[in-house]
Amino acid sequence: MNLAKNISASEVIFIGLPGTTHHYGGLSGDNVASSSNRGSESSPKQAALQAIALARYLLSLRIATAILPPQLRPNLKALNAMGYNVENAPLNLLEQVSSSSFMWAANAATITPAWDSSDNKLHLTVANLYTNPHRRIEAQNTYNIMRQIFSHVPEVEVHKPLDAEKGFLDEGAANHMLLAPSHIDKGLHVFVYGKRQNFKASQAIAIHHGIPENQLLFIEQNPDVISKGVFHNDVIAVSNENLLLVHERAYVNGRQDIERIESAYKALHPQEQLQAIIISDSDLSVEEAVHSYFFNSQIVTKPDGKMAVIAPIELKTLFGGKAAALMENIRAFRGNPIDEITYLDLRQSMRNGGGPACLRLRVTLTQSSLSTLKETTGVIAGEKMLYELEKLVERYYPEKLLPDGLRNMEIHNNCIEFFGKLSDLFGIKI
Ligand code: SUG
Repeated sequence: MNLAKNISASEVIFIGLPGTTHHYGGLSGDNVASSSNRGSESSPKQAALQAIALARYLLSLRIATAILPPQLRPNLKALNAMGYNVENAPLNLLEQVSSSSFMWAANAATITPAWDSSDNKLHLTVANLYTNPHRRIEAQNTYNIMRQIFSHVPEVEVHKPLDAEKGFLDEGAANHMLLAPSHIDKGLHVFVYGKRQNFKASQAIAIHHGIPENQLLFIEQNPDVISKGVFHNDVIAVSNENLLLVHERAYVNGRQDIERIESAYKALHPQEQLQAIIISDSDLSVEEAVHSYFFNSQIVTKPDGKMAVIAPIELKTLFGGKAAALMENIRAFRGNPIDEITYLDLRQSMRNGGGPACLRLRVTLTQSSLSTLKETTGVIAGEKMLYELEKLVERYYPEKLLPDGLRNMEIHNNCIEFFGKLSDLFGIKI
């Protein structure tokens, strides 16, 4: 049953590095934080340092960690194609082509480990992010970056973004959960679709990745929670191995849909138990979940098999600490694999609606593929690499930025110089 038991594998967590033009443009209308912080002052430098601190924390847990490179902004190619330049573009367009939204690595792609695919290859489909104009310009660059990162790793297939003109809307791993007794077991792939992610796209990915029928489940988001700000599934549910933390109202059929997940898991792994922790409305309302980003925590497995939760620091203070108390109850619950909760300051990202889970893309690789990745690129994080990265951030990132400040070609030229250095550090052309 567990074909992969003899394979030595590990999860590599890619953390998205915010770019030099990280700002608050209010570009995502369905994202409460993005809309409400529109026009306020950002700190690109603090955003990058906070993401690096997240990577450093993962390293301290001895979890394989990598950095997903940023993209060149403002994207002059996109701006020029619309007939504008940095000086004469309407501010909203300039904001769109300057967005640092590539930092939310959970939206970069959807991944299927090799052992869950009929051809025994790891499949990665880059998300087309078509719904929002400032996000759709990420897709082609992300594809180029992914192709380079994995070019020497055998048995990895990087798929192009799905064709939006044919009606596919895809926002990547933020709408996909992989449930399995452990990272190396066959998993149940739960594809969640709603507004930014449609069924058609989820289905196409499952087919292209060769996932067997009995390992697949498609579930529809609850439109009511989408209207309250749950623009991705990872705003209302999070999973790790056999653990699922989910709000009772996440899906269109409520608890019935969660039962579907439990029974599909049971059918796939009859001897195993899915640990579903279902949060009810009375524990935490959907609005409270959206404001605190309780579910947008990362849950990771440590080398001793126990799990750690990395939660946004906002949980501690919002709603009189209600969400943090709930998290603490989960940790204290006997038999629960979670034995550690850490609250991190990711405020720069949070103010645009991106919590700890948004900033990461999980890729489960065999140890030999991981070694190849280490040998052929510089993206795998170590103390030295993070130190070098921090030095570059200190040098090239503005301390403060208001949207108006984007109207300055120096910002673009500065980014080009920075990218030269970053390409050397990461060993790929970004
Ligand atoms: O797509 N925010 C992103 C946040 C993405 C969070 N990712 C996950 N949930 N996985 C979005 O809405 C705001 C940019 C701005 O307003 O300037 C933004 O794109």
